[in-house]
Amino acid sequence: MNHSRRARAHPTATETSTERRARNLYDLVMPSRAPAYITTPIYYVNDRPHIGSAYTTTLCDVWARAMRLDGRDVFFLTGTDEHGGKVEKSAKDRGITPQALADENSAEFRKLLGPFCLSNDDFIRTTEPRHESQVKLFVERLLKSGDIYLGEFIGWYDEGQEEYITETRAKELEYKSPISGRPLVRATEKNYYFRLSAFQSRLEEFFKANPGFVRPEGRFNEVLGRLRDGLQDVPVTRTNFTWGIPMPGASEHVIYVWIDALFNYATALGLGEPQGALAQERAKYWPPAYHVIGKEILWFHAVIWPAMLMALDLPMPKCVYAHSFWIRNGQKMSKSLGNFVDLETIDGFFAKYGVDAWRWYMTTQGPIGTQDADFSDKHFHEIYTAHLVNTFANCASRTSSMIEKYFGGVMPAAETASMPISAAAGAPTWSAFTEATAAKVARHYEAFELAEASDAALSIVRAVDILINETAPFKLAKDPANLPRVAEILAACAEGVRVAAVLLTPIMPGKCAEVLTAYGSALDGDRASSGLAAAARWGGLTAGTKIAKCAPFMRVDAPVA
Ligand code: ME8
Repeated sequence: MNHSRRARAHPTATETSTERRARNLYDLVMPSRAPAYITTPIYYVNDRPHIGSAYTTTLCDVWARAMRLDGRDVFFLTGTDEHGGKVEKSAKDRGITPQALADENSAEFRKLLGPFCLSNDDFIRTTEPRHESQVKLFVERLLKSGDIYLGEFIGWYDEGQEEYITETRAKELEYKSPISGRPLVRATEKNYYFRLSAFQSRLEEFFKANPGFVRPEGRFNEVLGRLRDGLQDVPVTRTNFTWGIPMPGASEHVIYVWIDALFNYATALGLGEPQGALAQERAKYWPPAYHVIGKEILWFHAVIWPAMLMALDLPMPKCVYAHSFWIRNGQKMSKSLGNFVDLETIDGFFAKYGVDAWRWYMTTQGPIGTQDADFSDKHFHEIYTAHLVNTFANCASRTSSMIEKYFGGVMPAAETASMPISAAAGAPTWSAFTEATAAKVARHYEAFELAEASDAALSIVRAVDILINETAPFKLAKDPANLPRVAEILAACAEGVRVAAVLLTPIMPGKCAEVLTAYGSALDGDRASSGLAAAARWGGLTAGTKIAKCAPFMRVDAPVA
């Protein structure tokens, strides 16, 4: 994510090719202003939360907050994946029941939500009766339609992933798990199968007609490449363990954990019982705007899940967004290497930099594209200092201090809308620049281009910084005759800071609220529901408003190398 470190040209209101692409994606993803649904993967309870799960959930949270701020009716879902052989085994090793293990670890995931400022609307657990009963109903429908059948299967099985692998792919992988490196095993099972092979051409047609279905583009190409190998039917039940949802009418089988888990996206909205109370309230959110996942679980979401939805006649999600991985010092994070950015490590960052800085780093520097991103203490510190201390906080604090010093902490009266943002030839006016930028930010948020959204929002702060440096109001103020000009400059700076803080709120809700409150412009009531463009419209900060001094981010010591 180099873009935010690159030196930048003076901001203008003209649209670049990246922005044009964002606008096209926006049209593709959000054809209307209908209710919006976003999901995270549901996390395995045999693992503890770490940077990975926190990352995906934070990205979804930023999007959900941005859409809410834009006046959309949003449903944001996360939760835990609690069945399967691995949970059964871990519980046995600890001498507790699988349910006790699931309760304990699911609670760990829920505990994150407050401290990370995650604003999910529901938290689904696959051991909840509301999920289990609907999964059974869905499976019964698929049995009835013949999309699920009883058959025998011999194939290559990845025990760690609980996943079958095709002959072609197993050969490519030299018969080893791509995740653990352990040998694949030859397994035979009498099982229930989902007739995935029957959906090959429908999926191909669907993908052709929906080129934004899997993003980023590089990931879509991977899916299309694998699809060319041909699709095999996939087992939907297991008999080698019991910790799962019993197969309707054949309780010696339990429903395979992946099938059970994928259904969470539909059961949380009550779609298994279309006449039920939950569906009455929530069915309006279907289909999802985004299923946000990590790259390792793309196949399940991009191929198996859409085929299941086709079999159930449910509308397709708009986009499966598969980000890449956080790595640590160039290496994959793993328990054996002991290099995991775990909750204890994250706590240390919270204590030193605060949660908003953490969210900023996740959103702007994370592996949202096809490249993995290296998490380093030094880089975190550099970004914190450059973006948050030297840019955002510096502008908010200089502006509020000067308003205090020269205007007694009250927003001065001045006509700023038609003032050019800088002395550069052709510079747009403040109102045109911020209006175009707010529209750009809104489009980037909606198209899940979160780093671009943050960068565009920060461009307003950079413009304020340029204005202060170009005009030096602190020098002008030495001569009382210049006060009307100083008023004009500082009024523009204060309004610029306010607009930027509105646009950055989805990423840094706490610190932006702090700045907006100090600037007498808290986003409550009408201001929060009138839509992003209205909240960011130039002129929101009226003359006479009290402005308190604020310094949202403080300089901190660099980490020890
Ligand atoms: O796969 N960097 O759950 P899971 C970024 N239960 N994101 C990471 C990451 C990393 N290093 N490591 C993990 C499962 N993630 C299934 C999902 S969905 C119906 C079932 C994130 O606990 C990323 O989103 O292994 C990845 O897809 C998810 O955690 C995997 O979580």
